[in-house]
Amino acid sequence: MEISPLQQLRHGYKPKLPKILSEDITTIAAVFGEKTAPKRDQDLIRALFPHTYGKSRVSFAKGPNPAIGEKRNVAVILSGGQAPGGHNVISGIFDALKAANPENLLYGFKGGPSGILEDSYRIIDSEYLDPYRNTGGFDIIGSGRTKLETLEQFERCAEVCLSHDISALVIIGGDDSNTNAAVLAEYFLEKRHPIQVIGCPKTIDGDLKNEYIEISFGFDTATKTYSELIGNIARDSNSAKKYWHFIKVMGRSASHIGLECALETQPNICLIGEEVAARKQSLKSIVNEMAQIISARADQGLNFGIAIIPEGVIEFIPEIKVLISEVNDLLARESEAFNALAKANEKIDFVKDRLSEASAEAFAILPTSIKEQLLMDRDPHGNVQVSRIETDKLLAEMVESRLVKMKREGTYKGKFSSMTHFFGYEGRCAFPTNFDSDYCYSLGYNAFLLIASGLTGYMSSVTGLTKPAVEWNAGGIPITMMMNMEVRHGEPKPVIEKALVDLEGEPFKHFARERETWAIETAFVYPGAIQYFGPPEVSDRTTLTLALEQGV
Ligand code: FBP
Repeated sequence: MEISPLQQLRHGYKPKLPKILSEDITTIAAVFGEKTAPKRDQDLIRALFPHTYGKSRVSFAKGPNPAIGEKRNVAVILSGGQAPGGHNVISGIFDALKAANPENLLYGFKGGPSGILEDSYRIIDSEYLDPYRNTGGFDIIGSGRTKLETLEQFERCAEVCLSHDISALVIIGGDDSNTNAAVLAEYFLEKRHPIQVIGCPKTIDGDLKNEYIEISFGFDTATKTYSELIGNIARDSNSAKKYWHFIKVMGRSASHIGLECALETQPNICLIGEEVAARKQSLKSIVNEMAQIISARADQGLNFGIAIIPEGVIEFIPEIKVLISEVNDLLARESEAFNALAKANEKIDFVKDRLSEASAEAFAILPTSIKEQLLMDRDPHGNVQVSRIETDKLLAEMVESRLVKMKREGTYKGKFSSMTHFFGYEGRCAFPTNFDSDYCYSLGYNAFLLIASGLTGYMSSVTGLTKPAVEWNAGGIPITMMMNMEVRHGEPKPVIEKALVDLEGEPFKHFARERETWAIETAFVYPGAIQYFGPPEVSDRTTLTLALEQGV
């Protein structure tokens, strides 16, 4: 395999650890803090997790750790969409595990959770791991979206782990995968299977966060990658002065990615799904507001601009939300009849005839391409795949029609020409920033220490992240304390609460204070490419979201 000069240099990068984790591993001991409880639904969660409920928070400090050197086989799984830094989580686990006992083995189950069910694995050794250090991607063992949810699957996981003498499993994933980690940990305790389960917070979407998990890994690198691209487009737009760029960014329901990119680049428009929901804004009103900004800029001779559109916005527009939920139910209920239809127009008619009057109306105004996208395959959780809906094109088309109308009415005098973009996959496997390289390595190293401390049902937690890495805190949080009950597929289920953009939080408030100026003036900021070398204030800085959240 040919290796780029940057990749060669990144091999040599030594990720920074919190001070306590850089001590001799035999002298790091767990310190048990206060007992925990979830914010809501305590009784229900206690009943569902009798063995893992209410455990203490854990941190690490210097002290004796007699069990650290015991021989252990540990396994790791990458779950869900790629996020920069996954290879470093594995490197961190590996280095800690070998430092504790060189005889320890690290198993990597291939292709995500299905790897464990199929007993498809490889043993990760130094020679295999080294080229992956500080690189993006999940190709070291692959990833997948299979859900572990049935008792047969849990039992199969135990059978496979026990057959390899694996006594701990690290699941690297988002909210659903970490919920699975908690369920599996509880199941293993209930059945007295001697297998610990530890989770690690992964997702570029940034929606797995709370008081104890300040950021999910990959968000930093992905948003910096998109911000570079948006900045480049903004500069092109400010040079040529002839296009409005409609840029959709990934992130599922939450608009964290869009918000962070907006804070970094200061576009003319950035929609925030959570605000659309709070204001109950219809599609028509969003289009009108966008057209007003375009018209106000045109009045100053500025017929160009940047609009950022988080992919999840579509789900928050009230009439589309209802429509999507009706379509989800319909496709689940009448899947056989629907799947038997071969042509797109037949599928559209099938759905149209079964919608409520209001949803049929909302469906009718959508272009055919968007109707087809709304009817595409659901994800394993039965949800529409928002990354596949071309909201950028939908809005560009609708805004253009609105401007044509305004021109006829004499309220718009500009020229409008639009370009659409979708930034998602461009950022998910980028070389991790120094922040993600350090954070992920620390999460992995820390995960092994949680295992060596005999813990299960915990998430690896590294906090204090706006400080230099050496000052970060390391520890573990019981996953049950992050849970609440939510209705999924019509049934109440314990799940880790998804963190949406907090409209009372400083990142959104900062954006809200500035956006009117950014809308009309050309206030673009061009962040440029991620820097891996150089002064720490450039190469090690984390996201503006985190900095604003922590008042730095
Ligand atoms: P995770 O939630 O698994 O971390 O995935 C993140 C994500 O990149 C979303 O932003 C996006 O909507 C989705 O994955 C796309 O999924 P896929 O990779 O299956 O196309």
